[in-house]
Amino acid sequence: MRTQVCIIGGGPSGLLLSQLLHRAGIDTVVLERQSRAHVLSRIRAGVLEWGSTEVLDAAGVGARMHREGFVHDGVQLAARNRAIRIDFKELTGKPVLVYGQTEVTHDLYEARDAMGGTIITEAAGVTLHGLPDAPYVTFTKDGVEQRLDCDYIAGCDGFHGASRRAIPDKLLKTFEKIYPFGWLGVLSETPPVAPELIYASHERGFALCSMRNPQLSRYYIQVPLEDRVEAWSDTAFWDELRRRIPHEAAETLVTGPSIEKSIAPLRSFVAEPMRWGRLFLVGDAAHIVPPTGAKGLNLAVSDVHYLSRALIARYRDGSEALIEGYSETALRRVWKAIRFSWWMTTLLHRFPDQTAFDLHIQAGEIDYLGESVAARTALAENYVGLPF
Ligand code: RFL
Ligand code: PHB
Repeated sequence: MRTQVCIIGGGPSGLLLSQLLHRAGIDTVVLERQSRAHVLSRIRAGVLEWGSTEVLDAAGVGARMHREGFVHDGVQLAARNRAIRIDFKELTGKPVLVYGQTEVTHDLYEARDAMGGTIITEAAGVTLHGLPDAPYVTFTKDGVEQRLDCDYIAGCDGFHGASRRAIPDKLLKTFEKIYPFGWLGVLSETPPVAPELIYASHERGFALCSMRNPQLSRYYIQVPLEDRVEAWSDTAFWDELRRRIPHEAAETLVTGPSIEKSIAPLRSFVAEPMRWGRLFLVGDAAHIVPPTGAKGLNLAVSDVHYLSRALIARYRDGSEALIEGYSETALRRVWKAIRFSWWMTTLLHRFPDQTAFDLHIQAGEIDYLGESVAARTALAENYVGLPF
């Protein structure tokens, strides 16, 4: 087989890149390790920056998102039973869109099918060869080994994928921060507790009230890294959530059976550079943020925006400048999101080794947000997304 761009990974990064390139007349093949049903069953992000919705529109996959997504003009930050509203619309002129990653992925698969895009699912043992200059990929499908020749490889295969590992250690710099806690998340078919997201800082730990639609809620609580999901009954989860959110919300919280429950550890991670010759790293393959800033999926979209633009320029007029600048351009935006996600995480969580001094700094910073338009604006402009 031969294609112009081989895309490893059929998550949101890989599918969106494939869609944007195909619309510009560039041929791609997507290789995904899992089945489509497995990819579509993952419950992940819930918040899209407005700029991300514009990229999805440009890819021709925005119709259902605009019909069924929910425009949110702000969020609530709660601490010591007091809520501070961060009014994105007033502070930045832009809202965000609540529309699940699962739905985005679903829309992308449908669009790829409609255009006759090639997606090979359950591709095992994907291996990159010939890098940095003459790439090709081998994999096994239905027990048969195949070879795919290509001009470029886009590594869209997430944190545990093969692409980043294909870059020699001596060329790759990595930066990592592991947080000493995780998030226990629950999805339930209950109405959301409030019309906007609530980010709650509490002495027992952080909690987040989010949603997917008027009958589907998503909640998270900070838990120790050692906790196992099986040890958390639904009742224990709801009781703990109620303790951490403002009293008024706790009293009106509607609970029900969880339809998904999982624990995700929190980490910050960046790999540099994001290009090695004809291999590009995109999305979670290159960087991970803790979910507190709602940035992971949005960074994947901005990487795809920069890379699609670079590849389109290369195939249209032979220009390599954007390809050569891809890593630097993408990383400049990545590091700002890494900083914001680290800051939100540090602001709102309880750390096991926190001193009385640290706690006062945290409380002072939250007070300051309540009192200062400048402080709220800084939070808001990062949350709604910095310009591409
Ligand atoms: P993905 O989604 O991990 O997709 C990578 C795909 O590659 C496949 N793959 C391989 N395929 C072939 N060969 C291999 N060797 C392969 N290895 C892996 C995988 O099966 C998979 O299908 O990466 P991508 O596309 O870069 O997308 C990134 C986003 O998924 C991620 O950043 C977000 O989900 C992060 N995230 C959030 N982001 C937001 O912007 N807003 C949020 O509100 C938000 N909340 C979250 C989140 C992530 C969470 N978890 C569980 C990690 C909440 C949670 C709980
Ligand atoms: C979610 O709805 O899953 C969600 C929302 C906001 C975050 C993280 C996750 O910061």
